[in-house]
Amino acid sequence: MKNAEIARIFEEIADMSEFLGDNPFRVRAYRNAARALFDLEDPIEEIARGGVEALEQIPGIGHELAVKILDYLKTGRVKKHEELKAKVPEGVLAVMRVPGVGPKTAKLLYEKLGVDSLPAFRKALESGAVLKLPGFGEKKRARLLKSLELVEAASKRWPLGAVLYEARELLRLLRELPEVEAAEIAGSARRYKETVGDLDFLAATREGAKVAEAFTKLAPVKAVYALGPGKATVFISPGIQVDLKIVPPESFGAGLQYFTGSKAHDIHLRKIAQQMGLKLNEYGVWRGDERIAGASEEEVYAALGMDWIPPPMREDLGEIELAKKHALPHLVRLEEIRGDLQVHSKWSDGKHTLEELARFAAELGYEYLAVTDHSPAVRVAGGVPPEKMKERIAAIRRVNEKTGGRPYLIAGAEVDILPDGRLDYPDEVLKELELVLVSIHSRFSMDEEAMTRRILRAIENPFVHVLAHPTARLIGKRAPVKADWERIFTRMKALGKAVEIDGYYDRMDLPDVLARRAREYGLLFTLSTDAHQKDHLRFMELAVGNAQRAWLGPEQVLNTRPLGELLDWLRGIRTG
Ligand code: DGT
Ligand code: CA
Ligand code: CA
Ligand code: ZN
Repeated sequence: MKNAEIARIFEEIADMSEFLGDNPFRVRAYRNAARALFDLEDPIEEIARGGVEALEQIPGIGHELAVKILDYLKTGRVKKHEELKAKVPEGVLAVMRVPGVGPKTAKLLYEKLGVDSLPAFRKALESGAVLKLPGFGEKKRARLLKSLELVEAASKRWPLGAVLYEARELLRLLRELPEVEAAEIAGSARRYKETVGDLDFLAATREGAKVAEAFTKLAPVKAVYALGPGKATVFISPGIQVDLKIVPPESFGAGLQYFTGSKAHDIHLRKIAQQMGLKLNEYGVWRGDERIAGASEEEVYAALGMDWIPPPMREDLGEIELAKKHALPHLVRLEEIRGDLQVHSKWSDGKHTLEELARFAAELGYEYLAVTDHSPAVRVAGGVPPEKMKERIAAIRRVNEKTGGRPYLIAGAEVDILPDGRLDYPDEVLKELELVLVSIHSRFSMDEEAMTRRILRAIENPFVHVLAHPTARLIGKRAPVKADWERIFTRMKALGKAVEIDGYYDRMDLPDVLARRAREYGLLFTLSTDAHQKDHLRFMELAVGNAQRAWLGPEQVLNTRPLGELLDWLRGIRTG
């Protein structure tokens, strides 16, 4: 629905008009209209089918604005908006949108200090130039700097793991509000997409206005962007936007379905509903005026003749067809993971001792945990020199003796793949290790052919089990290496070796698209966190989420296997 889109345009018209000193009554008319649209429950497109007269029935929308809405729906443009944009510097509009600024302050900043962009605004705040302006004090300056930081940060996509835990805390507090009957995180975060543009929350309540307002006052909320009886938009640290949508309890499942997306999945579902003579929206599945489903997602999918689809699969990549045939794959679940297969200890750049790692694994209910310290080529990581390996393995064994192997520490290593494809330990060292991961930490920009040969050579080594964080990308920081993955996966399949999904939040490697390819090749996977400290162990959830996005089942994931079977597999690689 285009309600929010048009509301934003009207809001911008109001802001720009006010900035230019237009008639305050007209400014207020646009603001009221924006607010009315923002609060409107039905899609404006549907109301617009009744023409100008129907639009005029919306409180706050007069004739002139009704015509503008129709125009926009037809042409995708509002002339007045474009005229104003030609008169107001683009950066000024951005400055106005910073919570706590607004058109009047923006005008002051522009006229007195020449602030015409967010960077210029930052400069004026940091230099203290703003303190000369009327109504500005040290407190206001500090508050605006914080707001600005949030806005700057919110313009980018965040790795899911960088915002998920803060979001969960907000969700917990939302659920504690007495009027809230149910609440969930929806959107791309619920689908475990590797990055999120913003976070989408859904709450079920009969008291929308009260809940929306209380939501904006919860502790993690750093700034409020918009507030209406049915929704709110706020920022939380480290600078991500959170959209709260509110529906009545009988619509919670439909709302959750709708706002979980993806957009492509939703559009496909709506088409199926239409073909069945039904209508699907965020309030339910409708036959005429009768709601035939809506309270739960299961009920919504069932009304459309299909099985409930796990959110990570909702990308319209064939999952709807399978759900109709009751043939969805059985996805791996976090509870099925029996241990973490990439963890670093104090022996390289990890924070914890072997004993501590064993304790954390026990706390998580794991049967095993692989200690996979770096090899020496990764200098920043303080890799374990080959002559120290015997001592390290003995230390791991001693911990296992002490704990009775519950949980069992697997003596592993993350061995660097050198630029020519040789490994950073000689075979005499590799063969002492129970688990050998190989991965790239240097010379990331080799051409595709050289990189492919480098990786192929590494996995040919008979002591190697797993290709770890295969693309070596860092989300937002380093592009994936270029390699012929089809050739690499083909060879790995022939050799029976496994590929990793590294769940560390800014790696997420293999990425979902490549993980899907690897599954099609029939490869085995390991899921890991690449933890360097205790906190990181929670990224297993992200690795599992990504595995689900790749439609992996437990049988394709090595670390769902009991310890004995896993050790058999590890030994089997070497005996062929
Ligand atoms: P993001 O935020 O870019 O990581 O991705 P999403 O999937 O969270 O997208 P978002 O936040 O724009 O919207 C949340 C969900 O709302 C989206 O997944 C699907 C649902 N939705 C359903 N119909 C529409 C529509 O017509 N427009 C938009 N923007 N969202 C829709
Ligand atoms: Ca979102
Ligand atoms: Ca959103
Ligand atoms: Zn690594």
